[in-house]
Amino acid sequence: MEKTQYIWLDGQFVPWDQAQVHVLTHTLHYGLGVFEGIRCYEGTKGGAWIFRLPEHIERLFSSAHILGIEIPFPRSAIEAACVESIRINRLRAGYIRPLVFLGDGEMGLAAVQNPVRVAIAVWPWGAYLGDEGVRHGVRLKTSSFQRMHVNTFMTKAKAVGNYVNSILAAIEARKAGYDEAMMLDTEGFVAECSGENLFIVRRGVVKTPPLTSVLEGITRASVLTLLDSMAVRCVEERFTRDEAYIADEVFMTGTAAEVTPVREIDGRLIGSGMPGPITRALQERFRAVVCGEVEQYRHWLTPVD
Ligand code: PPE
Repeated sequence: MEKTQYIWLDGQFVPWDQAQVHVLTHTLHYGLGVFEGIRCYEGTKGGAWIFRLPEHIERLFSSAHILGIEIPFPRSAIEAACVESIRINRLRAGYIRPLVFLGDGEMGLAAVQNPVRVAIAVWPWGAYLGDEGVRHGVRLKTSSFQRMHVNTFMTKAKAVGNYVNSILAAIEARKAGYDEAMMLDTEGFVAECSGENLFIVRRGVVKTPPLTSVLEGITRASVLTLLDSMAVRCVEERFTRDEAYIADEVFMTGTAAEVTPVREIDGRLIGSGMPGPITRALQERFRAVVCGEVEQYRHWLTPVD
């Protein structure tokens, strides 16, 4: 990854290499922590904007609330620190990673009174699954790992520990020669990918799993709004892996992945094996929106300058 100059740590900027913690940091041992992933975009006609910043910071606080962690800063301070992180590092486009974790002090599972610490790092991050993936689509494999049962981990929380499940799935898929894992829920229905929400298109209707066992993706919500304004019918309904096999189009959404087409699942071509017309139109619309070209969605953008 490409380093930047400063990381915001507990209220102040420190040089990148000095943003370090003790090995007895509680979250490092037990995984109780929450984080966000946010993107900043350079405008087509100048300027730079953070996409849906208040929504991401709201989810950060909700995640913490679910896990019983009290973030020692008001939302406004965390939002301002995200903007300032981009500015101080002289980035235009990039990725913002706020992380809330329990520091060191006591050990043991009940030591949740350790200091709550907050870090915000930014760095340039290109296409999550490669430029090729964005252009031609990626290949998915159904994972042998299920997405967490709703009462195993908390699916509404973007919690550090939840990502062990995602990493197991992602590594398994990549080792088998695929780009990403398609994960099923504990009842066997399609849930999401290791770090993206999933959508299928069949006979002109877009379908995505309901929020029960998947992360409440901010890109997912944005895409549902955009598709609606493009007069494309969308439903939030469970579906099976074979319904995905016979879909005309499949795509994934996420802050890192943005809108990425899927061209193959478990060795079966999706549609013609090329990104379909709805996926293409959506990718174009999304790009225009995040680059500040669409007046109607300017309220989704927080200016950096
Ligand atoms: N599901 C999961 C499991 C997930 O991790 C993400 C984000 C999403 C759905 C999409 O949510 P949203 O970003 O709000 O649209 N995944 C982050 C992972 C990045 C990483 O590898 O690190 C992201 O896209 O930032």
